[in-house]
Amino acid sequence: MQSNFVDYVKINCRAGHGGAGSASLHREKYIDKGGPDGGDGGRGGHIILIGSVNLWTLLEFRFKKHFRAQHGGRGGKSRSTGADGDDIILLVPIGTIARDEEGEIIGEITADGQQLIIAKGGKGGLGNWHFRSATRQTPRYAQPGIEGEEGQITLELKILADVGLVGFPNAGKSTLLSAVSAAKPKIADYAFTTLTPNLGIVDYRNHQSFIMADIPGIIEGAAEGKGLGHRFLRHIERNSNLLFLIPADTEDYAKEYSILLNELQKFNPELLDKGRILAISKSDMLDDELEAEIKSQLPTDVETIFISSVSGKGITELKDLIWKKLHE
Ligand SMILES: Nc1nc2c(ncn2[C@@H]2O[C@H](COP(=O)(O)OP(=O)(O)OP(=O)(O)O)[C@@H](O)[C@H]2O)c(=O)[nH]1
Ligand SMILES: [Mg+2]
Repeated sequence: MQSNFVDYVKINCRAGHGGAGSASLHREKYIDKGGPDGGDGGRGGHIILIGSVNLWTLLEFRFKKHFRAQHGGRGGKSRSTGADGDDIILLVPIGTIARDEEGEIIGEITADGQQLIIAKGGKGGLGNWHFRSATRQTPRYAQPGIEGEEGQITLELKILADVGLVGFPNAGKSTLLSAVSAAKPKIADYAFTTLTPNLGIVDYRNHQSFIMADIPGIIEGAAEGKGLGHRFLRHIERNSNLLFLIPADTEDYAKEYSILLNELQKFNPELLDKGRILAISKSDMLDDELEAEIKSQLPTDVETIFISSVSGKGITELKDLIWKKLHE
């Protein structure tokens, strides 16, 4: 799913123009000059985003980037109104943010079925019927339709997961995700294996579930662009909880933890307001004695747990802990 995950696309949108109003004059046998009866033009089609819980990526916009909605129909005689142009509906995942060419946010999709017009169809012109008056009984004027909005729209996806994994490269984040969900992220013993976020649904007791987000590893100086930088942190901005992973074979746990916190803070101080759990990963490498010793070195202001994605140690307890945090 790694290469299929697309979280940033630019698409070109052109909404439909409004149809022109009609300047028709009523004709009837034996009546010399009929009155104005020109109808209004129809509205041009909008381009509309609609939120869907069944989508997780903006992938399909990598293949189709141009969208043109239909123009509104012209007004006709006998005050008949032109048809509205068909709207174009683009289904997007929850957490999609749309921006205009200046980078201003047009809106954000936060719920299933929510609609957001990203390019507005032009209004149809008024027909001459509207312009009749006592002194102008046969207006030959009708309004043209208004042009539809046109431009490049940026769609950006913020993952809405319940728990985000935070750790140095190689901490075992992707391995944990693959152990608790059906996701199949790439796993390897070198740094920066994960280049784009992975999501997985974690089944919990009694048919319940929560979503876990695995993001690329963070290193000291990420805020200054070291490693992959910290732009991926925006994916955990809205995770309600953060699960820190520090491997058992780390020299200084407290130091690694504070480096991670520091990088999060530099990106967005609000990240530190989230619920936190600290897991010591790869603890299959520890015996009881070593584990007890490490325990005494861990920070005390956060709940800690020893886990192993390989042996399964602590995984059920970890899920319980996450579930408890999510429902606190
Ligand atoms: N012994 C042991 N090894 C593990 C465990 N979890 C992960 N590993 C190993 O640690 C290495 C890194 O695992 P990944 O899951 O790719 O680490 P990551 O945190 O996703 O790394 P990046 O994507 O580079 O940030 C791999 O060689 C894994 O096999 C564990 O519970 N026990
Ligand atoms: Mg990884």
